[in-house]
Amino acid sequence: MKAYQRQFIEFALEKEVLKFGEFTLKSGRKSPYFFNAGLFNTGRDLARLGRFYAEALVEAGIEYDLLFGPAYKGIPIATTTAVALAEHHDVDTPYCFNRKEAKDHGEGGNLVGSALEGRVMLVDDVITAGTAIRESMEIIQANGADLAGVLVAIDRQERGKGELSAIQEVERDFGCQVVSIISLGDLVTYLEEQGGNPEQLGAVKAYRAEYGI
Ligand code: OMP
Repeated sequence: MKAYQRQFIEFALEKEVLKFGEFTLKSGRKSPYFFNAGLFNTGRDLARLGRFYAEALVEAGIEYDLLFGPAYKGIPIATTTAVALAEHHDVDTPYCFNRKEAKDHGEGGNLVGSALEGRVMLVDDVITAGTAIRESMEIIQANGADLAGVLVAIDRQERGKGELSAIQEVERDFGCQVVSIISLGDLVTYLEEQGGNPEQLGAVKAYRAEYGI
């Protein structure tokens, strides 16, 4: 695990973005941990969050033309990543996002920002079963753009529809790379290193044994 990944876990714990307990996921699975990116909820948090996303993206070395942040949670994330790329990596990247409701007046349409074209880097919070990513793919494909990759904060490393992880399925189905700042494996390593609450660690490992890859 890299230093920035450890720092990211600490940041998420400090902000209670990463919590332990009993949570029902969108997929219906009952998880002993949850990552709520909406709790990165101040200006400083967002600035810091963008630096982590930008670092993971630059390190992955994937070529792309624009960042796309799907509504709603992807919007501030793509925006702050674009700012961090400009301020900390001297990369000025176009970005855009969608509205959930199409507008029929003013500029119209349901996309805001740069044109959704070329190689798109999809930026979002979490991939569990991959449903949210597939919805975004429909928007990208409908605009004739290509998916260059997906960038998320945490890869929960859970099975998708079959035996592969949801992320492996996305990589296979869309021929792209998925990059995450941290994975469940990193979180388990961190919890082990800290030697904290053994019940928490046990619950996370049991969940991984049931739904993980
Ligand atoms: P999938 O669409 O199943 O990949 O789940 C991704 C979505 O689940 C995210 O965009 C969140 O809305 C939500 N989610 C979290 O935010 N954090 C988690 O730790 C787990 C989930 C989830 O419900 O799976």
